[in-house]
Amino acid sequence: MNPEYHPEHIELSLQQAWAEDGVYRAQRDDTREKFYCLAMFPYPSGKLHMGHVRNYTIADVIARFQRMMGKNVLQPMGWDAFGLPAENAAIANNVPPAHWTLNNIEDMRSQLRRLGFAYDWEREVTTCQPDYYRWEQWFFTRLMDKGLAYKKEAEVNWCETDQTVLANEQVVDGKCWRCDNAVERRAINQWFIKITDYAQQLLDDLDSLDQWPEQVVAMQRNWIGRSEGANIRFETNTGDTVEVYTTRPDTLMGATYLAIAPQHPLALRAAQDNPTLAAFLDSQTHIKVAEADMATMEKEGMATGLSVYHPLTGDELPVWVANFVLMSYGSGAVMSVPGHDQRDWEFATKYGLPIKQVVSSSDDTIDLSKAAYTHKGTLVNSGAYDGLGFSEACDAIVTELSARGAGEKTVNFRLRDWGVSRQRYWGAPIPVINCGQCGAVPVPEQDLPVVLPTDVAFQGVGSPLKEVAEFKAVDCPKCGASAERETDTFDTFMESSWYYARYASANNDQAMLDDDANYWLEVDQYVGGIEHAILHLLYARFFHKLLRDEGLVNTNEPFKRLLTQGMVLKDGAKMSKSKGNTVDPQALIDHYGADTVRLFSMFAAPPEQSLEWSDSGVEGANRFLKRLWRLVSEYKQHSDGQATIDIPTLESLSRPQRDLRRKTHETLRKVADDYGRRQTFNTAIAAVMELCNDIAKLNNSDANDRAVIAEALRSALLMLNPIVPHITQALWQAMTGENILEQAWPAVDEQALVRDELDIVVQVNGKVRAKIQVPADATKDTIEATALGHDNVQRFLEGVTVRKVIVVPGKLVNVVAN
Ligand code: ANZ
Ligand code: ZN
Repeated sequence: MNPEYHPEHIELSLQQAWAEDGVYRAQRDDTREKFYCLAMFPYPSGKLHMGHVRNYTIADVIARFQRMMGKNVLQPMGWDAFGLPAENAAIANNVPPAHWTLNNIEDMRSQLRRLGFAYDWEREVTTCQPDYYRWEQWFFTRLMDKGLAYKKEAEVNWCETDQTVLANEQVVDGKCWRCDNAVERRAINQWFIKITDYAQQLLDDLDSLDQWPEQVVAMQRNWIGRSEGANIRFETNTGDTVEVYTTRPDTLMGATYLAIAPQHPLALRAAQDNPTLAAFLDSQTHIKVAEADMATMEKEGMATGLSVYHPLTGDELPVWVANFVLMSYGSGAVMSVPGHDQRDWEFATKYGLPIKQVVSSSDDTIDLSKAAYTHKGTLVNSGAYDGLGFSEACDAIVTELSARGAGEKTVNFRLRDWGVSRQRYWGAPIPVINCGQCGAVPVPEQDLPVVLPTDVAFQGVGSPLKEVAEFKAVDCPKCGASAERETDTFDTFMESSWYYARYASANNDQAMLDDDANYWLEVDQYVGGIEHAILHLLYARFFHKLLRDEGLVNTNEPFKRLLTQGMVLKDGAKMSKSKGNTVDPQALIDHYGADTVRLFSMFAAPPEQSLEWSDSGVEGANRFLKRLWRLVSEYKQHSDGQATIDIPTLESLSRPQRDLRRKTHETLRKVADDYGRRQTFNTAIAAVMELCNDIAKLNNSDANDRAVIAEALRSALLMLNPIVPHITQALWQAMTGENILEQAWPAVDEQALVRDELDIVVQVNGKVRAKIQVPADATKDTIEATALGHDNVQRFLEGVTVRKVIVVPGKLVNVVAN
């Protein structure tokens, strides 16, 4: 064995052998417990960054550990290959998006191989390939048949620069997340999937996700945003009815006007013979403001001239158009209670509308000339309801409204239906034919997939699909008339919502999924960035329920356990291309080898916290691996080459030998817990490093020494194998002649753990002055005597009197003296 560590000599040949022997191929085996470990698949941007390395190393450690625990492990990898960057790169470099994407995949695949991840590459999925998206298209036509996919005109966030619709969370501070330009609102005809039908299930099933970070569950709960309230109907002076949604029916007697959205049908009708109002509505629909900012922006409005009658008092209230009312939430109309809602208050104050107090509190001073009082309290100025608290008042008022047919209790969700249309080229074509006679007709199953043409002239403005002959003229599958293909493509969240399931049946070209999906799912461990805490995870959870209801999977949730890894920072800032503070993992691999990079990224921080980049940390990781190499090579020089070790009986071992054995088995137990339950890989590594220090301390002078050292070393290699698979495999081979990948996680020898002596700390007046060792069964008196007899303790007791000795058995002795 080479006395020096040369990673380049071992890593490439091992990786080649792994690939040739297919050692990470996953095969269904109903007799074995399975473990499906998955890291979020990458967008093929061109090169791996440190965030990828961290993400994929975490998952790889878990997968390899579970394999050693005897599980039948599936760890696949693939590519989230559609999306905007390919189009942007295509424009910048004049290469077709398909070409650019597939090239990047080649490069990144070889980088992943070079890092030694234990993937089953035979299940690789690439979402921009027709063999993948055809099933998504097929599934969408099933959703159309079930009425779960539908088309409607909707206001969207529109980015003029990227010529595309943006999801709410792609709008950051009113700007496009990619290009930073101001986002405007536009009405466009789009495809939607009815996630709102599943809102309650998506909420309820959060309770079953007890192995998800609480923070992520809370974010999902907020996003779904269930609220309880009432719908209340008001009659207008023109004989129409306006419905409002309110979470505060208790404040009904404080309503002083009605506010409706600028797109509300009543507003549009009133504007027909009111040019000033028409102009105002027009100015509002073209306003460039993202939905998220609507609550805080300057309130604008105009009276419609209409009025409504209060359903309980009959009082006449004016109807105003207001810019803070969203057409897409509730019913697009609000009963305004300026005394108790801050937005209503600001609006009323600005336009001189009456403000009426109907809620009071004995705890707070209320001054409605300064602000609305928005807490719940006791009703006042509310006639028959005076004196009631919030929930009694809600019940009493809603009961009265129901009796009059003017309202009822209801539940609302903030969650909206999922708009899946994108006016982009590089995405999966929406499988629809638009016919003048028949409307939107799903493409029949036998005509799928609708293949995205890759040889288009790509300018980047608008979609080139509009120029493709095969899209411009096609026969309607229903009536045969000449029709057009839909040129919108799917939101890329569609592809990432079901890829985890496809891996299980990746090579089935007859069906989207098969029974293998029920063997492998749910994903036992999912690993990815916290930035996906809301949308990706919510859409995947939703898709899973859609797959279930189509009979394709038999579980309710896709991901059993979730680990959200922290960011990789440099000098306290997120590593990013735009900041120019990136560290290229490839350069590190070339210099130190993959194992050092893996070790550093696991050692530098617990997985959920951010990891601060440090050059010296990388050096340190590399030094440790060199040391490990040396330990084994030294051991080999002393050992007579025997492959098996016989652990001598406890009685025949010396104290230091026993100590090392105990350390070995304590470490085994701790590291298994760190890998499995706690998922703190950094503390696992630290524990093995400590063990290695202890190994180096033992003399290696007799057969018993060699036996306990061999056991400790082998255990260290096994424990480190999930993190640094190459060096440990090479060293294991050198020590035993065997393949480490066939080794199980070693059993803890409970006998070795028994302590016959305990370490006890001795304090004098609260300061540690000595460490003593006493027999495990020593009495308090013996412990006290040993402590007081210690040289250093005596030194601190000179000239003072011992007042009290407190003995905490097994832990410490505190001597109080003055
Ligand atoms: C009267 C009221 C009085 C309200 C009060 C609040 C406080 P959440 O909890 O988020 O569901 N609202 C209803 N529809 C709206 C729309 N389309 N655009 C803007 N605001 C709308 O919010 C529900 C509350 O938001 C409703 O309760 C309504 O104002 C407003 F002291 O009604 B409330
Ligand atoms: Zn037709």
